[in-house]
Amino acid sequence: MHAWPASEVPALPGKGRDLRIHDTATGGRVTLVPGPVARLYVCGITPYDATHMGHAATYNAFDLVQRVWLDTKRQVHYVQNVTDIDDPLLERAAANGDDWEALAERETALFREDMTALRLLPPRHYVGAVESIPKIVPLVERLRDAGAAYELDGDVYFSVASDAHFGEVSGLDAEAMRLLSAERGGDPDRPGKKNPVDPMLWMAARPGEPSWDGASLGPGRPGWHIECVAIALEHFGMGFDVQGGGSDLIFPHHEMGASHAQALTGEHPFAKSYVHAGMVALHGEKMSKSKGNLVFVSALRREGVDPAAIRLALLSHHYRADWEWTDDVLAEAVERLARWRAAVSRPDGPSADALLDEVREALADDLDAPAALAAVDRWAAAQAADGGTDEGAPGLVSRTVDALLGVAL
Ligand code: 5CA
Ligand code: ZN
Repeated sequence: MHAWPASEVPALPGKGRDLRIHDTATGGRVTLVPGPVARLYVCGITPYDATHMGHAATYNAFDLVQRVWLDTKRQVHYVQNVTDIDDPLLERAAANGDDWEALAERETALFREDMTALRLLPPRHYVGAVESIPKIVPLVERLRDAGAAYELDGDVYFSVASDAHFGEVSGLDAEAMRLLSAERGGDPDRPGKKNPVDPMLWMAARPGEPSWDGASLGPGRPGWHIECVAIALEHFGMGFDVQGGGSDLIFPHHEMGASHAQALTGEHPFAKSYVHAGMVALHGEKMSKSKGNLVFVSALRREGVDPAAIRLALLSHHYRADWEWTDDVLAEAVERLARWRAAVSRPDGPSADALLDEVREALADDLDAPAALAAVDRWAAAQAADGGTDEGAPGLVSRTVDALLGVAL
């Protein structure tokens, strides 16, 4: 699958700091020290509806990870998937009398446009679940042959008991896992399972649903977690730097993915760090396609909202916080963008050397974007109050904001 065009990342003087970030598995802050090519896997959309502010906030967080790494003069190998076959996609298509493939293609195309408008750097590999099926099938066969998976009426389940490290990503107890499994696509009450939370690896073909050749598994379609495992193992192998997504993916998705991969390879860990963004809410509830309480990036763009203002609105919240999207959040961002643009449009200004340092330090400190914005606000305020005579300053501020925050002034 093709991704979307990359916006240019301006070069900055000097070098950024290594990123200290909250790792879900250890529950604390770790300093990431990737090799010359940092490897990032971020879970992509299930394309049955348009990109909402929650998605955008999560991808914005991992865009900052990339920008910090690029600023440390590393390359970034970024992989993202598209879950272009799954129950919600089929359900939505059926409800609208739509073709599921056409729906997935349309929403993925819109996602690419939204990502481009927001200047979120594209993955090097943007990979669909459907195109990955030939890679997924042999992995499921291997798990079954190794005794890590079992059959139930033609469906194949992963046995969580096969991974000694199961539970280490989320740190949850059995009861909490069971509740989340029921909420998030699992089937803990299905009779015959070895452990209620065992997830499906391969679903045997159902009448009226699309299915693919599963070799010895029979015709069917892949489970959700194995999709991301197949794609990450194909491009990275074990021990890549970061797996990311929203906090709703901690369990079961990232827990199960890690266990699938660990059971397959006998190695640990799948990802060195697991990083999760908080949930964006609207009217007091998590923004979600299933609830329908959504603000779409594309709808705001159609209304004429500058995507740079949308991006500043996302950046005004710490990525780990759960927060509420409101009209005020956007209005404040629109006002801030105007203030910053006015400040950099002058031919000179107060020195910006300290500002570059402050923005770098803020982002290296668990991606503290609000602190970075506050630093730029202070420079803009000094510019507005009494200006300055440094002719390089406005340009340096523009490049700093562009390279590290992805906002073009
Ligand atoms: N296709 C799977 C991942 S393999 C999936 O979760 N798709 S999704 O479309 O439901 O979500 C895409 C990304 O947006 C995920 O990282 C998810 O955690 C994140 N996300 C979904 N809703 C929100 C929200 N309200 N706030 C923040 N992030 C969200
Ligand atoms: Zn995923």
